[in-house]
Amino acid sequence: MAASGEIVAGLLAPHPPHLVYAESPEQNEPQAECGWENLRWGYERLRRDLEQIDYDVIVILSPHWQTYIGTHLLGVPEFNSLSVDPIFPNLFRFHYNLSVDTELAQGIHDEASEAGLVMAMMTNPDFRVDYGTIVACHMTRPAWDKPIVALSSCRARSYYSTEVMQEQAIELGRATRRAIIKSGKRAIVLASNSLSHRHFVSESELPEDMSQEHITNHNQYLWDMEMIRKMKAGRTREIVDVMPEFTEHTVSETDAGSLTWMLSALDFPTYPAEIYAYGTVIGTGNTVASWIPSLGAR
Ligand code: 2X7
Ligand code: FE2
Repeated sequence: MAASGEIVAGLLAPHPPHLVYAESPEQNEPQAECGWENLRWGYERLRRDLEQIDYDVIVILSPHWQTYIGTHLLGVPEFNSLSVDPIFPNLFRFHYNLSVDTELAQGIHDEASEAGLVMAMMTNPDFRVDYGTIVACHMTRPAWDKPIVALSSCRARSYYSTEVMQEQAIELGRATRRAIIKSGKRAIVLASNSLSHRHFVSESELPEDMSQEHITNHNQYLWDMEMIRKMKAGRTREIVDVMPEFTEHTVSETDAGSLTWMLSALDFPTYPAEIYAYGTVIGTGNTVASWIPSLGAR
């Protein structure tokens, strides 16, 4: 019998392009001196925890790859191109070169199709990978030495409601888990999203001027703290229960289903999340967090 695969970590990995800009890796054309240290140092602590676990593949769902007929998966083994943030081209023009685990992608596709979800493999070799996928992967594993599986965000909320989006994301999470177990691989599963998402409508002259950075308003902050409290208490089913209200009140990109999908793939952990950082980026609320089963008891 083939070895059983497993999910060795679930991460909440936010993707403001500002974080890559402030890191200034050689792949990004714009370079900065500093900025958003709280979140970047949180990612450093996350990477230290990940050094303690062995994994084969990064599986990620991004709100910035949006599809309207079902969920799509990258289905080409290599992608090389330039990813540009459409809102912040001044901060993010990133030359990427990534590999895809197409076998696991196909496995997730097949499991989810069998469960009744509409799925498609994306096989256009000239496709441009979205910045939500690239930023979260870069901040989690800057060496780019692991293959990824990338899922799109099916915009069920636009056609139906957040509740329908949630049901589909839960089903997709279950299918993802089954496919990983059958694959025999060790995977980390990333929800690439911010929390509260009401942002400023103009940018300061120097983007990394931290004297201008704060949460947009106190309501957004209160909601973020409530979500983080639930994460710290291991109350992940409650997170999903309040998701429609949270998404509505904070215009959150959790409408993508990414966070719900990741928690479902982990089968709704009841141990506390590790919170590495909370910080704002152009007024949005962001937290870097992990659920690592082997470290869950600490
Ligand atoms: O996509 C984003 C985001 N989620 C948060 C902040 C700023 C820019 O882009
Ligand atoms: Fe975003």
